[in-house]
Amino acid sequence: MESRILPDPSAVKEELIKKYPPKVAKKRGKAIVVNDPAEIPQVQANIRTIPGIITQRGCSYAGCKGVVLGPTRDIVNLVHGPIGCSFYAWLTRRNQTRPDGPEGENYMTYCFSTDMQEEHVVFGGEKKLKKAIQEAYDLFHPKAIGIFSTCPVGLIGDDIHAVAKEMREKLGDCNIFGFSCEGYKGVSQSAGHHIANNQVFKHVVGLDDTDKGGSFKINMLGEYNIGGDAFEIERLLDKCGITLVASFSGNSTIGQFENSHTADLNVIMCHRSINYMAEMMETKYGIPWMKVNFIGAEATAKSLRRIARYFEDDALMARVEEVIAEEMPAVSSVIEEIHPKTKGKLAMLFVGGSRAHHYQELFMELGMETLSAGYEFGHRDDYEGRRVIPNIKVDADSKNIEELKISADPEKYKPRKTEEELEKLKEAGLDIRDYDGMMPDMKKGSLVIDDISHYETEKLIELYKPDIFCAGIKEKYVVQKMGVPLKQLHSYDYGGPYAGFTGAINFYRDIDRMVNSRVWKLIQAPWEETSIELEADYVTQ
Ligand code: CFM
Repeated sequence: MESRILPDPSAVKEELIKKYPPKVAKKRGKAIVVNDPAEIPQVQANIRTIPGIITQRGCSYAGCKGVVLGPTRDIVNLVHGPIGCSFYAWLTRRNQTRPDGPEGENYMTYCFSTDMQEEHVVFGGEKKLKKAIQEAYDLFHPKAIGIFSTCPVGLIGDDIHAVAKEMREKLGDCNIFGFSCEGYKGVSQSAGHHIANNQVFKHVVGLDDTDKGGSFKINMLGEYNIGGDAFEIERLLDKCGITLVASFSGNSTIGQFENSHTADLNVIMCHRSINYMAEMMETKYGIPWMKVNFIGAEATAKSLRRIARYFEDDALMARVEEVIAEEMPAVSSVIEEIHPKTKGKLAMLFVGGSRAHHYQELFMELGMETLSAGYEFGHRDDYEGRRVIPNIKVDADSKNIEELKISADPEKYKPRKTEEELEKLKEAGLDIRDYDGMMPDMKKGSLVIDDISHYETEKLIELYKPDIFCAGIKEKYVVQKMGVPLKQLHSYDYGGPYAGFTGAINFYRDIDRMVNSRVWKLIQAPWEETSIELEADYVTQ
């Protein structure tokens, strides 16, 4: 692989913001930083996108209904709003589920909406909402119904929480709860995550105290089973003898959430979307949390080992080593085959609030370098690590979202480990309750860009000419028309799973096919390749 001379990152930064008016350039400049893992510069994040800039962000409703609650199969997710909000959120994320048999409840394939019309916006939509809840109940008799507010609901003031309460009491055997996750509630989908965490914690977690047995009981937080990732992680946990009590929320049921406080450890995959739940569960029930990452074969092995070390059980540690030893040879042989073809290639990742970090692991295993990466809606802690949390300025947009006041449950609080035990584990290198963020893992001189705009994306590609760009459907075809393959790291295009050991192999093969295909050189039309242009004038009389 020939080594390329790459442009100076500070010059690239200047080039990216040069076209903006001075005020905008100043603001965007704070969101674009040249990384130094030894210093970790401050990055501007989780602030409102400047109007006029084409962002890739979604809305609060997307984060709440689509991301956190969407993957749970037996809650009827009823969208209170115009039909479009529901239709465009309908199964596009490729989150999979596995119902218990052909008759098992699964409402994920349905699209439930109150189908709000102009008359409801003018005269109120509560009656229509009650009717829709009744209809869903009569048809399906679900265990639970979640109501999701879209923008007009907040604007006209329909009280979905009062309706939820009234209908819950009326129906008696169906848990009904609302989410005030109107699209405008925050600066991105991140606000919706927080709202979802709050309401699930308030209305569901802790309702079922049954000890379902099993040893080494964990919850997996922030894993949404895109392309079957959770299936692969479940397979590994099972093989190791680790009991998964609940998953939030890939391949999950409401019953799992109700019972999740019986677990002894919360492991977090996506810190951004679910750290609130982990903290609330620790405060109320005494369950510690730990960040893991099952993206990347090495990262998977490390995560399994860390779970075993938390439980301080020799048999479990030995079993985990056996599983790793069984799984790794297949991974290594594919790496051996592909590494020479991918070594030295350059990647860029601009995704959501966690994958832009996690997937750098997989590229590293292929010998590829991540030149530039960023989140759409991560917060400073997702970049710089949780140590910056006390210094994060709370602005009006963040104040919009309720912070629940949680205290220890008088009966159910049971610290799984004493503070001394946790301290000892920390000293032994097990980082409990911590996340270092993306930047310490990125090279010096790499560009970290928050909420990258469409214009900046195109400029970045022009200047660096990466071998692969990872983002989503909004960017995909624009980038590919520039002759650079784009891997969707939201939906995985048509691929996956990419988690765990089997997932890593799938990813290596998919990336090899993409970066080594010759088709990208043929994207330009023949007449774009030469400077010859035909010119003509209109005939004038
Ligand atoms: Fe977490 Fe996600 Fe992500 Fe996310 Fe998302 Fe997603 Fe994502 Mo798309 S919860 S932050 S809001 S890992 S839908 S499964 S891929 S942007 S990086």
